[in-house]
Amino acid sequence: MKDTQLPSAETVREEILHHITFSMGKDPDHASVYDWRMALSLAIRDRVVAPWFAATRRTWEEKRKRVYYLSMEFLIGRMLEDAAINLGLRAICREAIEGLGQDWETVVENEPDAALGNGGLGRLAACYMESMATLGCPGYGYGIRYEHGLFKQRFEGGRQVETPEDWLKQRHPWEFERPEAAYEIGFKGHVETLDGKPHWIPGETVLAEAYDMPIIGWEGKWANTLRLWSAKPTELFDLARFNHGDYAAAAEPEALARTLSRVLYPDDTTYAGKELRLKQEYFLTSAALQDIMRRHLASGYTLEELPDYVAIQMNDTHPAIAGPELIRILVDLHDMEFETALEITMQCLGYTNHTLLPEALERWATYLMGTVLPRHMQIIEKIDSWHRRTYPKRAHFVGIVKHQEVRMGELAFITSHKVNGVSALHTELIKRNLFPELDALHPGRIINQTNGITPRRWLRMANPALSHLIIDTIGEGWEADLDKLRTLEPYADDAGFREAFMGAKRHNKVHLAEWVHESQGITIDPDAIFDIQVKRIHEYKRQLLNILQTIADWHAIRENPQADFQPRVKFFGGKAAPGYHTAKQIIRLINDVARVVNNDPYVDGRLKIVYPPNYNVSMAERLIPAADLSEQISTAGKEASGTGNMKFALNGALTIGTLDGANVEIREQVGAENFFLFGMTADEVMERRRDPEHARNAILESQPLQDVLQMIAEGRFSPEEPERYHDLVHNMWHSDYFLVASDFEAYRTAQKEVDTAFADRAGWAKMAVLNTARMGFFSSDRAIKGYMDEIWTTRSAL
Ligand code: 26V
Repeated sequence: MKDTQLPSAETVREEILHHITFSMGKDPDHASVYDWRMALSLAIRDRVVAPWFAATRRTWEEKRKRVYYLSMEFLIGRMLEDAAINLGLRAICREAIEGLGQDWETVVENEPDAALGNGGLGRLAACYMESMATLGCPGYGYGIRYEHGLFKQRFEGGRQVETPEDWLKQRHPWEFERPEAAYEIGFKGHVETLDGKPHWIPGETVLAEAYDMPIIGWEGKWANTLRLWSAKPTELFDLARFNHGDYAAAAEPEALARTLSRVLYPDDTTYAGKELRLKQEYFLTSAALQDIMRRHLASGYTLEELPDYVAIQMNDTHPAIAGPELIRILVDLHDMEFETALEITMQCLGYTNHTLLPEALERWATYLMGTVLPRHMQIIEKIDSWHRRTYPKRAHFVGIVKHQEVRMGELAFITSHKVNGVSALHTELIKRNLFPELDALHPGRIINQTNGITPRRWLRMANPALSHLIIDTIGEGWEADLDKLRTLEPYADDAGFREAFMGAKRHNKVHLAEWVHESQGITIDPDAIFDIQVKRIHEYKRQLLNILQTIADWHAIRENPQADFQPRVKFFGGKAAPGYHTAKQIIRLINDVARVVNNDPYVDGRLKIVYPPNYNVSMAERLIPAADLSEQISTAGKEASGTGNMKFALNGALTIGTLDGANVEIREQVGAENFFLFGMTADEVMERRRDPEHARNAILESQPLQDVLQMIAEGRFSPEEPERYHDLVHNMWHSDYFLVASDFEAYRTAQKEVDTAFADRAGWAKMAVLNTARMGFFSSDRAIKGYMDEIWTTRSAL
């Protein structure tokens, strides 16, 4: 946005005062931080509305194709500062709010995170929404307006305790309720034949009501809508029953509706097959498709023209009922032939796969599907038999319905024209291991779109110190064209620039250290290596490997207190699914080890462990800019892509990592010499698992690992309950599916290389600069351009 179009701080100050008075109904003298945050949000929001309307109007007028991104999760985080940044208003707003005697950070941090997601998949959806707006790709995100987002995490005696999240307890200034945009969603009931045609009579209905959030792109040139659906009862209560005194039964319709959009499922580990989850998925999908059809038909287009104007992207299989639902709409409601409807559906749909973990792949019992969605079950059978008929040469076991289960991956694959993986390696593994037969039947359908992250939030907003240095050095423009960071490369050899770069990093580290001190009561040294692993707690992500190596370091310090040891702070952050016992044990172990190490006088502050509870988007924004070392240490072949890995490297952290997910491509981009690689490859992992003795053998080959496991088993970290980790240790010796033991020595060696490298200040700085300079590829703008060209066949409106 041109500076000349920007308001003065004085103007914004007036606008804030206006909202304090007329929207919040407060005398400025008595306004709370909450009031100021609301007033500021509303003042910024007022400036989003005009570009938002303009974009919507142009999409209609220019008859543009729209992209619909269907996702059960949007992990947005805070919106105020993001909107301010994209409108070019951050400095102005800051001046305005400080002119009113308020502290900017306090006001910004008053906003609760919109935590409508579990982790990577949900955050990716949020980054993609922002990039679509930045690129002027007309589109909508469709999701669920969960009343309670991802649970809040506390630690009690080192154990994770979950409490409900409550972001909607306060007014949400970024949403607009749209009571006029509401659709009826049916469940259960039965299918009748009327005039020779199937007709679904649902047994239950709820209303899906829309809430719209504007998503503003960089420089405010375009804005899209994130439309979240909230469930409302179709009838408030059953008056007849109420009058009979049966109050509980009278409230049943309301209860069903309220439950539907009440809470986000917090388990991204194991597929559970719960009826409510299936209902949520259909609720989102059906509301979205009804809205899409209404818009399409209101534009005067024909049904046959759907693929010309509508691209629907399914974020994993969670909305994969979209295939059968669209076919149902076309066949049952618009009298189309089944095969024509299927053809049109395929041309509209795309499916992104985000996981290969067999336990996370959705499969619904045909009984449940047939009960909750009886007509869809018939259509699924029909798609399946059409596919069998059309591809008679397929292997007999290929299909959607198998062993009385509906496999949602196969369903999504068969009803889509493109299926994509999220990193080069992941896409290869989809072809090779997940869908080899379908890939052979449909060559070219599987493509890769390596994930990306938005540089506006993850560099410009989260890291002002580094952003300003970059702007002072190469100017602006990189925010919307991240490849421009390449022009920083020559500065890697400029000692002055390197110092400034490390100065920005140190500034962030000091800031983080202050926060750690205030919030955790732990004192840390800003000159130590800040070594950070933040992500969901999962066995495959191997936080266990990290904490075992930390124990080995601690042991080494105690054995030889005089040895030269590079001071380190090990940061952990992340939540475990509430029912995931092993992950919770790992959390507890980290906290137990932290208590011992942090209070050990021998260590003398050279090693600290910090695990702040309730890791979320806002905490990521605080930690990532302050990282020296990024831990990306999953068992090769398991992490589909990772996106945290990208955020760290962009912010000048070096990666210690395996050849997994997008690590492979990050290493290619930044250069092998600027990346600490270790561990087995995906192929070696498969090979190694064939040896039933792999765990035992690996442990016997590593004295440090034996010592570490021995200490844990003896209760050194849990003296009040020595047997606390016996299962964990037993599993290490006898199973170790994720090959922690087999990669342990390689990891330790790589960590020693990190120590050596960090001691060379100039050398480290050079590597860090080159990481930032070479991360342009991982902008979500690049990713979205890939989707637009290869999946959605749509063009920018800008
Ligand atoms: C699965 C399930 C199963 C049913 C119940 C709820 C639920 C919620 C989420 C999931 C899928 C988890 C898959 C996921 O988050 N994958 C991550 O996607 C990121 C974005 O592509 C990628 O960077 C990560 O590597 C990948 O783990």
